[in-house]
Amino acid sequence: MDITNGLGVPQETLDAEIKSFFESAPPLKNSDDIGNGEARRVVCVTSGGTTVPLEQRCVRFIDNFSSGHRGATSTEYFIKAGYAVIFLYRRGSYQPYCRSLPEDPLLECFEYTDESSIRVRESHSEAVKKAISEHHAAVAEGFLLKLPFTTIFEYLQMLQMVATSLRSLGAHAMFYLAAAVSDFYVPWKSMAEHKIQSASGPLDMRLVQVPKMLSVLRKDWAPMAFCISFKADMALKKYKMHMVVANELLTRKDEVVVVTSNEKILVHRDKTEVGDVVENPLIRVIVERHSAYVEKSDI
Ligand code: PAZ
Repeated sequence: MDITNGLGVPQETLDAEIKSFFESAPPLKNSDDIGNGEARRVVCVTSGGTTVPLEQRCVRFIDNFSSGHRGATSTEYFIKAGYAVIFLYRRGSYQPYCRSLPEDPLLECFEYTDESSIRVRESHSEAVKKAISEHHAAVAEGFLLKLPFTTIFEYLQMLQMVATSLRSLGAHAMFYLAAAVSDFYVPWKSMAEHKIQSASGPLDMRLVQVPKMLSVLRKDWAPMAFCISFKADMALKKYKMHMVVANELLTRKDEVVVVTSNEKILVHRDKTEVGDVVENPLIRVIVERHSAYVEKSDI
């Protein structure tokens, strides 16, 4: 059968001409800038808890506990390992490089001087210098992009946008889903517009299950990306996660268990080293497994 391309030229001939054109072309000088170089690894770290609004003009909401410490700390270690991080975080939760600052840094770290200027208090100068310089370097060098959310609606819409835009990175993209995500929500259309009144007696409210987005992320949004979930319930098999990190609320800062299809690794912080955090060995294990995954998918 003679398949032509509308120009009367057989498709096979055209393919051969195109192949020979590119093979005989001189090498492009800036090809590395365009994307022929080693693909950059990007991880989307989700952090903090999502809220479920109970009113459209929201006064009341249901919250999910997560301080954001896990996500913020992990972000620092991913950047150290050479990853660019998209930090999808709950407004007001912990931020990368700010762990060692006091709760209200503006009021506690700075003081007003006799010369009517503001200076860093000596007691906090090292922590402030480190936070500002490391944070600025990460942002300026393109290693850190911060995107805030509050509600479950914002979170899932932003996750979808990030995932579909990382799809072209294939196996080089990673999702590290540490955010505490609501399981139930009030659909926008059935939500009261204004503040629910308390005078009218008990409150009847129907919460609907949030659709299981993990499987959509794996199947449609970014099928090749390496995915790590912190939700243990069947995530490995049902949602086809590559890794699940299991942790308990009380011991979460000391140890976690990394579960893959064929291993269970206990990861704990080094208690003999002052200031060591569990995210240090955890991210090391994850980066190792992700590298193996990238290598396998490059073959
Ligand atoms: O944010 P944090 O450091 O206070 O806590 C971390 C965590 C326990 C929220 C996180 O490790 C986790 O388990 N996230 C998933 C929670 C969930 O939706 O089941």
